Amino acid sequence: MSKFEQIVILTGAGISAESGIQTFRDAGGLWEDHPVEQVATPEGFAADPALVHRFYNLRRAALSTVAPNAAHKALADLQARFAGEVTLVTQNVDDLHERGGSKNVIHMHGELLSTFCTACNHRWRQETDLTVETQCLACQTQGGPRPDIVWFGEMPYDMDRIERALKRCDLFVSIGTSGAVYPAAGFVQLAHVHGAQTLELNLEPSQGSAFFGETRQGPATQLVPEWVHSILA
Ligand code: BJW
Repeated sequence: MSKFEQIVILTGAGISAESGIQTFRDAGGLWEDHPVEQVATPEGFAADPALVHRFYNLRRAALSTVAPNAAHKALADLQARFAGEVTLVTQNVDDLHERGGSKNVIHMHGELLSTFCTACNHRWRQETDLTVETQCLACQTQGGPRPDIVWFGEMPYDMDRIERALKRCDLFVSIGTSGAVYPAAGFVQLAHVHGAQTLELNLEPSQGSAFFGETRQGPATQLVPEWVHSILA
């Protein structure tokens, strides 16, 4: 029986790295050929929507070439078998948590497989390429649809729900994230001031490591199954 009742887990690009999806800030990262302002800001999209569509089309198409790894599957196992509550928040825009078996994943930075219309806000699942000619499925506005990704300067999704979970949890676990991007980078402090224990699982210390009660270093496919096993034991 675990001593914890409510666990919040935050994942970042590091959990998908061993599935073959490049992380953002590590050497050879995703934005190597594109300045971040060009592809991950509303201003970049307004300046060159065709380029931004091409960038996300490539990443959406690449999803079919990768598969969930042991870390994604271990978290799904935890969600299925833990007696208390597990809130799984990811900054990742891939669908590997869901394909690994997780339910109710909170995608705070959006999803590659989702689109919304800037004209009418209609949102739908998008598996194929988007272009500047794509029409909204609801209002038919051409060029209205954009990738359902939270860009810099935009408000991440489900913040009220996430903050409520952070304030009531007794364990916060951060997996494979650099702690470089807010508000996610501040979750550890919010959980801590409300009394939670905090644990970081990462290949190397993150920018926020000093805020964690405990840090473990190693690949997610090793550390996450080990940690899940210890919680379920
Ligand atoms: C492994 C591993 C293995 C590798 N095993 N580990 C100045 C100060 C403070 C804040 C700001 C500031 N100026 C601007 C801001 C705000 C801004 C921000 O944080 N900027 C920073 C750059 C400073 N944030 C925003 O604009 C956000 N919105 C916002 O703040 O709204 C206002 C608000 C106020 C109050 C409350 C709420 C809201 C929006 C942020 C949107 C981020 N979007 C992105 C891009 C999406 C587009 C795309 O995907 O193309 O999301 S940024 C990018 O970074 C992506 C990621 O989700 C996010 C986090 O990256 P992540 O996951 O941590 O990846 P990496 O690569 O950084 O790290 C990988 C880690 O894995 C490393 O640590 C490795 O060691 C590890 N690893 N292999 C385990 N095998």
